[in-house]
Amino acid sequence: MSEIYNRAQKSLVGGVNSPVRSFSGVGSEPVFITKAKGAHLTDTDGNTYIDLIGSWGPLILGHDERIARAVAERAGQGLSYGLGTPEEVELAETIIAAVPSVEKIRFVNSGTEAVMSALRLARGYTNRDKIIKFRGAYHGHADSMLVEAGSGLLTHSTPSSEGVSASVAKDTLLAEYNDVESVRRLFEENPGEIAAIIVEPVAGNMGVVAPQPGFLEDLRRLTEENGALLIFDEVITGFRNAYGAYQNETGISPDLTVFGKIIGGGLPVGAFGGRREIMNHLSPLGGVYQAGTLSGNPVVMSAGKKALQILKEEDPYGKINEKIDRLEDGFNKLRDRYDLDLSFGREGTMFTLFFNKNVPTTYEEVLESDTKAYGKFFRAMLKRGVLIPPSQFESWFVGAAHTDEDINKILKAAEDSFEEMRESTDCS
Ligand code: KE4
Repeated sequence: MSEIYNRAQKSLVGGVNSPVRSFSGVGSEPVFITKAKGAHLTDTDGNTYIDLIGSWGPLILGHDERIARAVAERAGQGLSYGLGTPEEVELAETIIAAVPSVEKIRFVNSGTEAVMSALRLARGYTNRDKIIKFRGAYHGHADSMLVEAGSGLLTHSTPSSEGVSASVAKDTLLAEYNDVESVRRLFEENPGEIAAIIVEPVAGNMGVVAPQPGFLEDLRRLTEENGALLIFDEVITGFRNAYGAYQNETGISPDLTVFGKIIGGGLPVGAFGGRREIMNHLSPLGGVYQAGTLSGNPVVMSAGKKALQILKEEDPYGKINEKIDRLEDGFNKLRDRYDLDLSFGREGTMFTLFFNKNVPTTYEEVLESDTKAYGKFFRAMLKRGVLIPPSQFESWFVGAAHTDEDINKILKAAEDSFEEMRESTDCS
């Protein structure tokens, strides 16, 4: 065991500050990182890795020095004032200009905080208590969202967390992603009681599961028919697939949108926004209270501004898709060569390599994935210098900093890993 991990376990629960980093879902000791550049990480033992985690989504530009410089420059003017700054207005204007359904926005410090606040706003605006979420979806760790959730809960097979009171959980109704009938039934069983549906427009926390044609449109229609709000959780998808939000590509206007990750350039951020008429119910204009010491922090806003500026000016999305096309083609070829139960679940620039014969389109199908085989693959890739997400139930992230050589190395490491896995299976 590494010395740092040994120490970490004494002071941090499980040696980590977020469960999925423990690598316990893939039977490995975690790595501890000291520095990064481009698409590469270096751990405390000097090992380097091609990074396919991307800090779970924020680092679409990789570890980009230009953002670090923007942070250093702004930090030199003061780290926090607890008062308004031009930067938070500028980043708000940038996001509003990029996402037509958002007329006003509020910044917070994490995706969880943004979701929690958006749900409170939806309840306050509709004067209703119940929320529909989808099994296997993850919207951060606010109590009401820790019911049959994905990401780290699914990784550790604890989809519903302890400590969530029954009185809270009863207002969270569960539907099946890509199954509009399961949503319709909930509206019929709870007439006039549902404040909102919250949905990841592309499911990223059960592994990547794309919305089936018409699914999101059906949610929009059902919420309108039943006087409920539609909340798109775009914490991952915001500025991931294209400059703007995933909703822009669908032509659907949700009532509220939640952002995080990329809009903070790698620093702690969250945001929620939507129609002025709804947002104005927030304090200090309205009766829905929401606040935060470091909300809209100028250093964070500067990182986000720089990231979105680079994305807008350089438009790396086409090249990112080309790199993922090469991975998809390469993994499909390896699947055929080694006759593997392997499928490449993808929606644009989000993808997951499933140890599953078919590309899952539902949570139930995701659960059929072979997490043991995924763990073996994770460990084989790690020792070959490729860091894939330490869970079958996460999105992989390729960004602007990954080079063609990185893609070649990933596929070569995968080929050697499958070779090793075949030999060990043959021997066992
Ligand atoms: P944070 O509170 O972790 O900033 O955001 C919560 C959140 C909300 N909505 C979506 C769609 C999300 O994916 C997340 C957080 N994502 C996970 C990984 N898929 C964070 C990684 C972790 O928990 O360590």
